[in-house]
Amino acid sequence: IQENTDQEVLLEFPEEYIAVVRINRPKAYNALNLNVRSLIAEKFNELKAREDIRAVILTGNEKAFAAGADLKEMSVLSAVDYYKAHVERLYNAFADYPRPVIAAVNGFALGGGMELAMISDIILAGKSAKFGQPEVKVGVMPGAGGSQRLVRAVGKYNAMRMCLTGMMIGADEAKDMGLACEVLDDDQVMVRAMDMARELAALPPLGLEHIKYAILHGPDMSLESALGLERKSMQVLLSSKDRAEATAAFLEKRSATFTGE
Ligand code: CO8
Repeated sequence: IQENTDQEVLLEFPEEYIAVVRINRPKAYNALNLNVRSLIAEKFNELKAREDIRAVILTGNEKAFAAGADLKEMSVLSAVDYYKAHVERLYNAFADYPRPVIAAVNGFALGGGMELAMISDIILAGKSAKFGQPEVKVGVMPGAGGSQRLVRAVGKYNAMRMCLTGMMIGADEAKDMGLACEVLDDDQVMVRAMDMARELAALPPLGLEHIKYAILHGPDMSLESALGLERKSMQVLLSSKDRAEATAAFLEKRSATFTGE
């Protein structure tokens, strides 16, 4: 197992309201060892306690968002070691984060890396980004939502094609199938992610949280229940101070300032 350090995932605050979680193992193409997964969970748990953060960008470096599970580490971990690590708890710490997360993807987003991108809410991809679920090629299958989030995002046939063959697809194909939202020049991915994070940060935080929750959880309910969830969320928002501020700002022809209340 490679030496682990607390610098393998960085938490940065480039501007008011915005956080960047950066996977930082450049020598291993940001492969996800247990340390990196634990640090990602730790950073998102830290962010959950930060009311002032309204949008998060998850990113890697120019060559890799993350090239999947650390195969060197996996080769020395037993199935029981892996079970005891409870990787699902680490992913859940990120999946439960209530505010918007933008995945800014350059380079490889493979296996667990693609799964991390799919836990995010919006995927921005550089032209040279490559997505794939190659687990089948190392004798396993996606284990952190790869088969399930993918089929919900892109439908049966595209999910089957990717998970069964383990093939990699480029950014344009990822966009065509509805995985990536936007394809940008590689050096513009973080620029666009920051612009989008600023747009999100200027919106009512409670509204963002309720929309994210309804879009994530509604599709697994009956339509009637999901419509009820949506309606109740809307009713909660009606009584928020930010709703009153937004309406007043519109009527007074000024820009609104939101507090998250
Ligand atoms: N794990 C560990 N190290 C990695 C990984 C990885 N996933 N990916 C890249 N690296 C390391 C390489 O070992 C190499 O290190 P070194 O220089 O010390 O040898 C360095 O990063 C650069 O890699 P390459 O020389 O291979 O660079 P290329 O540009 O030729 O290729 C690729 C880049 C295409 C990303 C290639 O490295 C690759 O295919 N990586 C593996 C991708 C993969 O299969 N990921 C795992 C997916 S499976 C998963 O995520 C969950 C299930 C895991 C269960 C495993 C049970 C055995």
